[in-house]
Amino acid sequence: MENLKKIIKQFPEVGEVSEIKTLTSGLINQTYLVKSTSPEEPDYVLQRINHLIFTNIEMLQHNIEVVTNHIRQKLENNHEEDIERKVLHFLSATNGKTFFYDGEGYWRISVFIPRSHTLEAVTPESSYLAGLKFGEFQAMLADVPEQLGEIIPDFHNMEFRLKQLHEAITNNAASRLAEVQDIVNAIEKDADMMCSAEQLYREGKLPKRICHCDTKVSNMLFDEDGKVLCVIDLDTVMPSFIFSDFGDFLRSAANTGKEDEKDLDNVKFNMEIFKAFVKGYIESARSFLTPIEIEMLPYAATLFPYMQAVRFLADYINGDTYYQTQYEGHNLVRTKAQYKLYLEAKAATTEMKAYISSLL
Ligand code: GN1
Ligand code: MG
Repeated sequence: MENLKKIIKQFPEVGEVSEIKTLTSGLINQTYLVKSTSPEEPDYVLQRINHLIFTNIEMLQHNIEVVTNHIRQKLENNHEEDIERKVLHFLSATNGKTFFYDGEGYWRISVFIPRSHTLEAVTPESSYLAGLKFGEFQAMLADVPEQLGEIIPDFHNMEFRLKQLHEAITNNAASRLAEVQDIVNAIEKDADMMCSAEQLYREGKLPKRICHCDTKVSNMLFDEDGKVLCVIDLDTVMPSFIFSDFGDFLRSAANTGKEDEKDLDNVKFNMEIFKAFVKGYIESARSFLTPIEIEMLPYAATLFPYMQAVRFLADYINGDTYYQTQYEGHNLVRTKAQYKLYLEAKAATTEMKAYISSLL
């Protein structure tokens, strides 16, 4: 704690601190809630950024500043109320930057958004509002005046994720391959089909736009009435297919089980959540979506559980070097749960298409 207090001192805006608590969500960064003594002062979120994953912190924070400033400007132009709760605000450190390097790690602080909470599950009502919000989020970022850096190159590139899986298989670093051969084979069967977005991109038929790229439900803040205030965890904001935000939201929201569910019978694709979300999303995003983007929304709903299964599986084969795990075999449990969700979503594709057509 004393160490954390020293880091907080580098951010002059923060006053006297009464308590520092670990906030456990997220598999990548370390996050703390910093409580202020004075009730006049907001609380803060302190994060140690994982610089093994985000190797260019300068670029990372630059992207985040561009995006939060752009959104703030839009909200102000629209005379929105309660702007402080609708966009994140990062504090400057004594070095003039929005991060501080203490010789070992990179730290940043943002204002904790008051009277907000995260959810692990959504209802059809909140899913509809989330759809509206994400369409809006992408629309607001459509005219960011500069090219944002690809913070993690090929982050949501399915071909690249499969290549990483193939490398993991070749190296078999943790000698776990034999045990996962069945699921590897199952994944391989659908590989070509799942890479169709990259194919269309090469043919010039599919655009990239600025996306959040980690829109799982737990990365959104909701207000007292269940409305989405804003998306948090902006580390992966970068150019991507719009499928990223659409598909990744459903990967968590439409899953009736947990991301790391052990009982696969609990993993189903919730069509009510899908319908509510896609309705909201199309309402607010229709103006800028191309016909091909709309047509491929069901594909996006299958792509993200599939991609996440590939990523968890590669990490399992590599010996758990990327995602934080809580027990031996955790990444394999995650893989199976995500693969099951993929199958469930795939089985629902026809119904998804029919519903989307009914909205247009
Ligand atoms: C990671 O930051 P966090 O834990 O929300 C990962 C996402 C995965 C997610 C799976 C930089 O997100 O891509 O979808 O875990 N972020 C990175 O829960 O790899
Ligand atoms: Mg993240």
